This record gives sequence, C-alpha cells and structure tokens, in this order.
Amino acid sequence: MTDMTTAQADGTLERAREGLWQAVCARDEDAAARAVFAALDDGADAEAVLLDVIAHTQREVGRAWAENRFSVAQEHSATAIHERIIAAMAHRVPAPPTEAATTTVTVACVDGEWHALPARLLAEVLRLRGHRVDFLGAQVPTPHLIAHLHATAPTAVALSSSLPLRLPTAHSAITAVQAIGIPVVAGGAAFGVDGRYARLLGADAWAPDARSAAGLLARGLPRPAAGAVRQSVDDLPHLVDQEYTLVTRTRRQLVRNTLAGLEERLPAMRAYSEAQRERTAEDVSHIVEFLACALYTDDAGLFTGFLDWTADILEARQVPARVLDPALVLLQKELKDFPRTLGLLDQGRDTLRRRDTRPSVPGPGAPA
Ligand code: B12
Repeated sequence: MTDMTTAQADGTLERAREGLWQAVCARDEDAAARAVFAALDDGADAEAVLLDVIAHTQREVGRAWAENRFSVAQEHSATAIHERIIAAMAHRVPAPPTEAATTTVTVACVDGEWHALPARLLAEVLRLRGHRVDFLGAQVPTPHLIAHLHATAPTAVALSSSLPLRLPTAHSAITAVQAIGIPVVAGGAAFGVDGRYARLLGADAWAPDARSAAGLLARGLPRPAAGAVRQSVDDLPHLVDQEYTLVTRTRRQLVRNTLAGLEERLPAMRAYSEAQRERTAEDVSHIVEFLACALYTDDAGLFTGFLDWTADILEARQVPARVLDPALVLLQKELKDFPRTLGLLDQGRDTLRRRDTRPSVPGPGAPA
C-alpha cells in the first residue's frame, strides 16, 4: 500500500470484501467492478486486492455452495464475475517492465482440471512481482504442455490442481516436465494443505499460496537433470501390486454393479426420480474415483477426507451421511481380492460410523 497506514489499508480491503460479496450475491458485475476499483483508487495494493479480496470472496462462494446457501448457477455466476474483474484489473494495473524479469514462468492447470481461477490468481501475482508469465489456463494436456515448453523454454513451470483426483495426471506431468530439464513448482488444493502430495509426486517445490510461490520463484529453483525419465513406480513403489491399475480399468463396471446392488438393497431407490438417480450415480462414481486416487497415493486420508467432505455436503442438504455406507459395502464385495483397497474401504466405513455417533441433525432422509 502506498502512503496508507495499516489500519487504513485494512479498512479499504474490508470495504472491498463487503462490496464484492454483496455484488456477487446480487450477480451484479458493475457493482463488483466498482467495489474492486474503488479499493485500487484508494491506494490498495493490487496483490492484496487479488488475494485478500477476490480469492477470499471466491472461497466464501465455495463455502456458500457447500452449505447449500448458493446454487451451482450462483457459484458459476460469481466465478465468472471474478474472472472478468481479474482480467480488467490486469489491464488496469501495469506490471513492472519485463526487461527486468529474471524468470519466465509457465502457469498451467493439469489435464482434466477445470479450476483455472486459482492458477489465474497465481499468474497475476507473479506478473505483479515482475516475473514474465505464460498463462495456459485450464486442463492442459501433458503432450501439448511439453511441446509448448520445448518451444518457449521457461525458467520454471507452475502446475496447478485443485482436485485430488488429478494427482495421477499431475504426476505424469511433473515427471515429463522435469525430464526436459525444467523445474516444477506444484500448488493448489489438490496437493494437500501441507504440500504432502507435491513431495510424494517428486515436484521440485510446493507453495501454499501465490505470495509464497512468488517468493520461492524469485529465489530460483535448481534445474533437474534433463533426460532422466522416472516411472510412476519409481516414486510410488506400492503401485507394483496393480490394485490402482485394476480398479481404474474396471471403474465403469464397478460403478454399474454398485448402482445395481444399491437398487436391490434399498427399495426406496426404485422410486427415485431421474435427477436423484443421476446424483446417486455421480456420488458412486466419485467414491470409486477417490478410492483409486487413494490407491495411487497410498494415502487413506485422501479417501476418508473425501467421504467426510461428501457427508458434509449431503448433511447440508438434509441427507444423512449413512446413505454412503451401502455403496462401500458393495464395493468391498466387488473388490474382495484387493487387500489394500479393502483396507481403504474399511477406513472409509469407520469414518462414516464415527460421524454417525456424533450428535447430528439427520433430515427427512432425501436420497443422494
Ligand atoms: C469455482 C469452483 C469451480 C468452477 C471452476 C471455474 C474456474 N474457472 O476456476 C467449476 C464450476 C468448473 C468447478 C467444477 C468442479 N468442482 Co469446483 N470449486 C470451485 C470453488 C467454489 C472455488 C475454486 C477457487 O477458485 N478457489 C479460490 C482460490 C483462491 O483457491 P486457492 O486454492 O486458495 O488458490 C490459492 C492456492 O491454492 C495457490 N495456488 C493455486 N494454484 C497454484 C499453483 C501453484 C504452482 C502454486 C505454487 C500455488 C497455487 O494460489 C492461489 C492463490 O493464493 C471451490 C471451493 C473452494 N473453497 O475453493 C470448488 C471445489 C474446488 N470444487 C469441487 C468439486 C468437487 C468440483 C467438481 C468435481 C464438481 C462436480 N460435481 O462436477 C467439478 C470438477 C471439475 C474438474 N474436472 O476440475 C470441490 C473439491 C472437493 C474435494 N474433495 O476436493 C470444491 C472444494 C468445492 C467445495 N466447496 O467443496 N468448480
């Protein structure tokens, strides 16, 4: 902040947060722009506006959706407004001259990853800190990323992922980039609050947020030795048991059989509407995908954390979390020959049981 006391700066940011929140709740892009630009006109630091106003509000939007206060459409509207405000800001706040830039950073989301906004915020912060930035946006297929890096030779790649389901793809992207001698900094919620999955997958660095990522890149990252191609099992020796590969390969069949089993076991399901059926199929499919991801990383916390998160989402919609248990029981039957998978399913069921013994407010039992 220029010429502002900390208290004035805090007040300016607080007003901007309040104004932006009201604006996105009203789906009013003009009001959102006014709230953000008023803060900049008052002398607020652009980086603080990006991270302490826009990113903050975006996380509030996520919470509002999770707690069933925002519909999916309201969340989409808020995200779209934020994307346009960030773009408008980028053209309004000049970056330091790039001749002085010591690094060129390619910012990209892992293939299959739609959460481009966190990566965009990172890209803008890096630009404001004087890095030259090449922003590639959402879901960049690894072969295209590599071809692009051959042509552009950046100093580092910043790989973003928000969804843990993308970790296996992130792993191949990390090893492919490193194999051409370019260091990878990984970030975004998928890599864990403490960056454990970034370390597990062999990223050269990890940062929890855009501010620390900028500091890290300014200090520089050592270049990995080019040509050394690692296979997944080199980093993750547990993959030799093939359980991840087999569960992934039979994913569709597993989801189909589990849904058929649920229909047999839960007579109430026969009366489900088309929309309720779709939601249930989506939930089962997510369970199988997170199970596979936990097998890939050999980290039960990924699976139990996902079940806890799904249970919160269901309970916010008056659906008791125990509706998830029959699906886990059916998967145990389907996957009875896979010891590591059975262990994960056991831990998943324990997580749901523990929630069930908590004092809770089960709703009327609307189906998932
Ligand atoms: C907006 C949004 C979407 C939008 C994304 C649009 C876009 N253009 O980005 C859309 C609608 C596409 C979407 C889709 C989905 N989403 Co969504 N989404 C969100 C939401 C609400 C906000 C994400 C966001 O922008 N966060 C704000 C920023 C600021 O997040 P941030 O992580 O703090 O970012 C900072 C750091 O991570 C870091 N950083 C980020 N990238 C990088 C990279 C590097 C290298 C470094 C160093 C640092 C770094 O810097 C950032 C700034 O400081 C979140 C909720 C939330 N609380 O985040 C859910 C959320 C991420 N989504 C979720 C889900 C489940 C989904 C879907 C599966 C839903 C569905 N059923 O289809 C799909 C998956 C799509 C896919 N294949 O990727 C869940 C994930 C839950 C879980 N267990 O992992 C969340 C958490 C929702 C929730 N409240 O529970 N989503």
